[in-house]
Amino acid sequence: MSHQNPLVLTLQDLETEALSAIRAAPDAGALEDLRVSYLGRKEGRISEILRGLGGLEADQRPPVGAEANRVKDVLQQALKARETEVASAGGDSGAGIEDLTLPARQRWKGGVHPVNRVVDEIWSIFRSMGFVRARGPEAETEWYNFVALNTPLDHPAADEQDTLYLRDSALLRSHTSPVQVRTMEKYEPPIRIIAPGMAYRRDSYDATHTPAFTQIEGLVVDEGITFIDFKATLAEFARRFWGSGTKVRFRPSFFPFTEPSAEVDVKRVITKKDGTRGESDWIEIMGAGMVDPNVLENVGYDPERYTGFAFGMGPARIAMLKYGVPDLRIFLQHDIRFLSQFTTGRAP
Ligand code: 2NL
Repeated sequence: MSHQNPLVLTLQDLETEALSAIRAAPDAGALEDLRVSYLGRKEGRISEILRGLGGLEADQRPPVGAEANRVKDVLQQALKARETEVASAGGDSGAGIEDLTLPARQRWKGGVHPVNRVVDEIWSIFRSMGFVRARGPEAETEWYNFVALNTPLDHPAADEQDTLYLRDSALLRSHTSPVQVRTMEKYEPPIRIIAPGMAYRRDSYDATHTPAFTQIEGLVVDEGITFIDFKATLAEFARRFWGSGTKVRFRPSFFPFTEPSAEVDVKRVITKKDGTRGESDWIEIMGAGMVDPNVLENVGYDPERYTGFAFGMGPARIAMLKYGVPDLRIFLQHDIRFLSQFTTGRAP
């Protein structure tokens, strides 16, 4: 061969041109276009040269054919390598189109619902005082929901007007107290439990009532538990939850399952509009009392030997007070503008 066939040079130019186009291809679609224009069976420029080999002088066919096949292999490999690259980069890199100065896209970060935040906070205060968590079914019997709790079935609370009956004597628990009854049946004292969960009542749906609501109840039973333990434990809870300057008041009340019974109020230290320190009004945070001896007897405990205290509160009501929310329904509407105030922020 005295001089090279010009087609060999054409092939080498095509190779250079194609390789740089392949390296710059931004995505799989662009790569497919390039494959078709160089290697496509009908109009690919390398394929055309291969097809024209028959028209060359016999001694020109081997060098041109060999070069065409070499370039074809190189381009096929380059296409494959770039395909893998764009696939792993999500298809939009390498083309010089990304702007690294753009801020990263914001990702939503979930938060704990304000009512559940209050539940977690209450639970963690009692846990630090040695309480454990107890659970139980939401569908209950009249015995666990009423009778064992010293509430006869002709008591207004057991009325169909107030309770969601499922069928016969099966009902949706109207408080979480049945959890405590079941726990006492199963275990001997000492008992120190917190029972958070849903409770259901045949109620209106307005700013301060919902037919389904969260409740958190607590129970302590042991030998020698007195009214002093009761007051001290709940006052300690109130000061841990609302702040150490909080005043606590026990107001006489009535519940069928406690005797004596009390409503617990707090008076909070607040910062007034003019920046000076002041006090809130008295606000009711829970109902409580010494466990009625009839309840202890109903679960098989000896009321001569054991005494205890119990309390119940509504975390949604406490969340309303804590976060200044005027209407219970706001907690249930899942409006992101409201709920996003309770997230810990957005991830960068
Ligand atoms: C309230 C009042 C209360 C209890 C719940 C209780 C449970 C057992 C025995 C005795 Cl097993 N008592 N629970 C006691 C007093 C009050 O809840 O206003 N809740 C929102």
